[in-house]
Formats: sequence, C-alpha cells, structure tokens
Amino acid sequence: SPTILTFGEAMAMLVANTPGELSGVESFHRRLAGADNNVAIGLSRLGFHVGWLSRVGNDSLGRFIQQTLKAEGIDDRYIIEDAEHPTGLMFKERSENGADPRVEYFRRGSAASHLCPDDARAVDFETLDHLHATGITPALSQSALALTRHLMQSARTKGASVSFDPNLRPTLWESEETMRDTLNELAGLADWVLPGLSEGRRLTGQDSPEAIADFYLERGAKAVIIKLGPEGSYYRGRLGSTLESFTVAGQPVASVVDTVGAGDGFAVGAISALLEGLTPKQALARGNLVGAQAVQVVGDMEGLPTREKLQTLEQR
Ligand code: KDG
Repeated sequence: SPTILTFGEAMAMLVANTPGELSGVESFHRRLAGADNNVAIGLSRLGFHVGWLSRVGNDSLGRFIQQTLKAEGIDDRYIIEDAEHPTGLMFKERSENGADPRVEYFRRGSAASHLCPDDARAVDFETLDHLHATGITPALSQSALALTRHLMQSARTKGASVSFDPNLRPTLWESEETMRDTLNELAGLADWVLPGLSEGRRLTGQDSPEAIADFYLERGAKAVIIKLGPEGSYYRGRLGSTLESFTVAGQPVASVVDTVGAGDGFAVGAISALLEGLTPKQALARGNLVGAQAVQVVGDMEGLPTREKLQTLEQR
C-alpha cells in the first residue's frame, strides 16, 4: 500500500497559447492541474510509493487524469470513478514577464467536489508514513471538507506525519472569514504547515514570518515553513531538539515562465527531504531547488525532477 497519501481534485487545464484576456484566445494546449496531484507526481518521481485519493468523472478528461497519473507511477487504488458528475476543468492565461497568470474554473459540482469521508474507507493507515493535505480540497464542498478533517485526524491518530499547504483560492470560498477559520482549524491538525508569506499574513493577521509561524506553533504545528518566493523560505519549529528559526536563500532563476506550481514543487522538495531524515535546513534548500524548477515551465508539474535529476541539481 502507499506510504504517502494525497487527496483532492485534479483537473484538465487548458493553457492559452497566446497572451492576453482568455476571451480573445483561440488556441490552448492541455495540461494536468491540481495542487495535491502535482505533489503526488513530484514525490513519485523521487521514488516514493504515493497514493492519490479522488473522484473523477466517467468522461474523457477523467480518463486523461487517470492515464497521466498511472504513467507517473501513482497508486490508483483510491481513485473513484463517479459516473454521475463530470471531471473539473480550468483555463489558464499565458503569463507574461513572470506575472501570476489568471485562471478560470469550471469545477462547481464536479466529481471531486462530491468527495466525502466514506471515500476513505479503503485507506490503509497502518502502512501510511505521511499524509499531505491542501487548502483547496476543503473549499470544494462541505463533504470534501469533512473528508479532509477525517483523513488528517485519522493519519495523526495512527502516527503518520501530516503536512498542510493552505493553498489559498479565495474564489472557491463563500467568504474570507470562512476560508480563514477553516484553514486555520485544519492547520491545527498538521505537523508541518507550509504557507506562502502573503497567505500566512492573510490567514493569521500577522506580518512577520516569525509571528505567522508562532500563530501555528501555538496551535499544535511542529514546524512552520514559509515560502518567500525568490527570497527562498523561512523555518521556525521544533523538529530538532530545540526551537530553531532560519531563512534559506532562494535559487536564482534565469527566466520565470509561470509561477503556478512553485509552491507544489517546494512541498515536494521539503516533504521528501524530511521523510528521508534530512535536517530542516536541507529540507528548505531542496524545497527552494524544486520550486525553482517548477517556475521555468508553463505547466505545473513538467518541471518536477526525477531522483536522478535532483541529485544532479543538488550537486551543483
Ligand atoms: O498549485 C497549482 C494549482 O493551483 C493548480 O494546479 C490548479 O489546483 C489548482 C487550483 O485549484 O487552483
């Protein structure tokens, strides 16, 4: 059975071939999107046995998702085919000059929005070392939120480590307050909390990385790792014997093609390193390195390295 589990919604993503307002774009190319499955793919490329729990529609986009994940070596035993609802879809602008591209979703009522706690009945927690959760899944529906809570609580109870990337998607939430309260509650079920700096500020009302980290450490996290974009990442936590904090400088990137997926790449690097028993400093350095790979390609996950590639990059 998988030793790492992620869960959430994968979508077919149509990326514009030309810049500008999507309404004027005629040609697109297809990629796979979904923060949690990006992380699953990245960890699988590094040789971990990764499962991904989801619902996909019985349609061509659902089959595209299943085939892509299978080709990436993801364990598909927890993927449910939901014949009554369609697979979600999203569009992404062609980004220019490294700016964050705009996205448009067609995912309301999708198969994955019908995820519910019962979908986890087959999960083998005994063999599970790690669960990775994102803040997108609980935004999909009340039942998907219930599944998120259930998986995080169960993994914790059974002794697996839990990571949580808040992945703010304000348009998916009914209000700012619901988003903030729900994500902060879920962060309290995680060992490692991985927000971006602006996300951390928005969720905690605190300004400095240290104050943001303390907000989550007081609520039960063992480590808070804050992504600082090109500046690298900040750590504050108790994974060693004492409370430590430090910043690890970012990797220079020659040309930023698309920032989406950088956070997922960071998560792949940091989680893999911590699971391999590396130090928090090494984990942040690897997170920065893999995140930097992700921003150099148009898709979210095309830049995620294999183990061999990672070793080459780490030797540089
Ligand atoms: O983290 C990358 C994701 O933003 C992208 O793959 C799409 O999951 C997605 C979302 O909901 O925005």
